[in-house]
Amino acid sequence: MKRVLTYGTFDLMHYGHIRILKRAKALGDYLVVAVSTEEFNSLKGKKTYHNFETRKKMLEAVRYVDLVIPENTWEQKFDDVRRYEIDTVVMGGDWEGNEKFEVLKDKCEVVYLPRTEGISTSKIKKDLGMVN
Ligand code: C2G
Repeated sequence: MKRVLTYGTFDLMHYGHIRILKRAKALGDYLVVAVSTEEFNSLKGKKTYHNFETRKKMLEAVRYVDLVIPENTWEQKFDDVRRYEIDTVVMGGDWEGNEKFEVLKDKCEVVYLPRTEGISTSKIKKDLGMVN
């Protein structure tokens, strides 16, 4: 049983999110998604439209997702990999080479997948005339 883990805010869920979840699941048999809490989002300088509970429920409804856990800190990744016996951590290409994920390479495989062009939560907010 190959276990995959990915991280994100997943606000205003869009097909870029769905595509990375689909491709992440295709790399194994079980996909864990760590979704950022409100507190962690403020650390990332992100203000979300949907709160944590809603973003968690939406992710749990995605066919590729097997388990959703909270992402509270940058530092929890080692524990997550150990606790959920993760074989592969997957992130979008915007994270390629980022120390926060490169350090996991002695514990598990780290795979960066190309982002989906032309869509992002900030683009949706901008196009809808919402303050970023
Ligand atoms: N993504 C993508 N294509 C897009 C938009 C997002 O492939 N058009 C990917 C991102 O690369 C990321 C995932 O979808 O892997 C979630 O994106 P965000 O919700 O923006 O998450 P982010 O703020 O990058 O949080 O500890 C890591 C952070 O929690 C990642």
